[in-house]
Amino acid sequence: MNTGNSAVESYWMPFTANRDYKKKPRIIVGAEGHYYHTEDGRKIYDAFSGLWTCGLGHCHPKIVEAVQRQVETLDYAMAFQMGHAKAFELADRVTDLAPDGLDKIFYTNSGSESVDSALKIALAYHRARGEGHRTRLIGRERGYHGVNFGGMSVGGMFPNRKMFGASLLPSVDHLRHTFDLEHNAFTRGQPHWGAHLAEDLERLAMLHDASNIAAVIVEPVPGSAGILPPPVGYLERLREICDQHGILLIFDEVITAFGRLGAPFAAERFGVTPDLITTAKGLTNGVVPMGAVLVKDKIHDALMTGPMQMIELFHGYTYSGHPLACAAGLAALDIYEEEGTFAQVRELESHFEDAIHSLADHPKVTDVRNFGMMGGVDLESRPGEPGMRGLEVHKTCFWEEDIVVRHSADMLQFSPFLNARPEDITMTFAKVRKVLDSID
Ligand code: PXG
Ligand code: PLP
Repeated sequence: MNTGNSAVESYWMPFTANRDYKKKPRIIVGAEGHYYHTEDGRKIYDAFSGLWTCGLGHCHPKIVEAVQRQVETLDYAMAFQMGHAKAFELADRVTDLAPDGLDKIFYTNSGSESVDSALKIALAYHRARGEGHRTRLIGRERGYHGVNFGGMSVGGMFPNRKMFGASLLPSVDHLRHTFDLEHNAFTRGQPHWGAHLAEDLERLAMLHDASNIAAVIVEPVPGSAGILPPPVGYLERLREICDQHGILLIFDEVITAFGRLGAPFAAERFGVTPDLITTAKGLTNGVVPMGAVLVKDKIHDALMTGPMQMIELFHGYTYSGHPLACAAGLAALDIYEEEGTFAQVRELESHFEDAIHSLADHPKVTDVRNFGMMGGVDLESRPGEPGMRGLEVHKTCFWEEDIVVRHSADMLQFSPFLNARPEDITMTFAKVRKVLDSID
């Protein structure tokens, strides 16, 4: 029962300052293309394309139609020991886009589930090959891999960990992060300083002995923790060290897959092929929750053993490969192809880079970073009030400038539509500058 006096009390909102929000709720009632519609009748520009999710815009007619048709035809099909055609078709279509060798897909319903699934597959793979001693998982400081126990443990964002004390997975360690203001402040795209930070993996391989390490998981471009493009040569070096020691490399591409970096996968953009890739968000353009883990054949095949009647991997979700999600996914992939979305991003990214770096001279800005259609702007925190300035920018943008700008504490994050109009990107940063000028 709702004992509060407002219509918004019952819903405990995710990653939200609930008490502050509920004083003056920001309610969305509809969306179309690049705009949300608010409760008070305004059209507001979405400079975060959902939560990195809706790169093709909101309510794309082709996806809406595909989902409508699907829900009338097949609402749900038992996911265990049964299948439906679209799940197989989507698997073929996604693996066709993936780097060579990543030809198998395991479906999930979110990025967090993709990460935990990938970690479990890595452990199962080593065990199946008789290397069950490889149980240690390596993440990276400032990594975000979702909120389930596996992803939280390999993740490196301290606020997401500290509340849960010691209840993290054992046998985890972290590479140091690549953020370095002294060498790399205001870099456009990939920094040239920092490839040597990949040697930290050698240190951990010595410390724990490489033969005990199952996998390393990193975001090719860390998103939530700050939009940190990898130093030139860094990912290549991680790949080399993993190869040398038989460690699996997992790229968490929940944000970077499906066009955000002007390619189907960051792996392609950077020319580094991991052993597993985790995805979600752009797979369905955010329309129906869905995630997927792409897996190298050799990993899948190593687990296809034992009696024929036995389940090979004791893992799965009720909603793995949900028909509505598959329909949305197939429609999204059609649009990426028909509209040439990945090439659109390559054409747009230098305009976005110029626009975001136009804030570099602002006195409240301490760093600007970008790659593809991902951007971050660090603000100097107000003394004694960490996070307050970022929240105020978000709220002022929403109420006074009719634009959604995402903030994480005092960092502003930008995730333009993959098909954004250049003038809207220009407008976004003009409005942010105006708001930065107007607040304390
Ligand atoms: N891995 C990565 C790299 C992510 O970015 C997840 C896993 C978890 O996905 P789910 O679907 O379980 O949320 C993510 C999600 C932000 C922001 O503001 C980023 C995410 C989610 C919400 C906000 O940067 N990333
Ligand atoms: N908890 C209970 C009691 C369940 O019965 C199930 C699934 O059957 C789950 C959790 C897992 O749910 P899901 O498959 O949607 O992740």
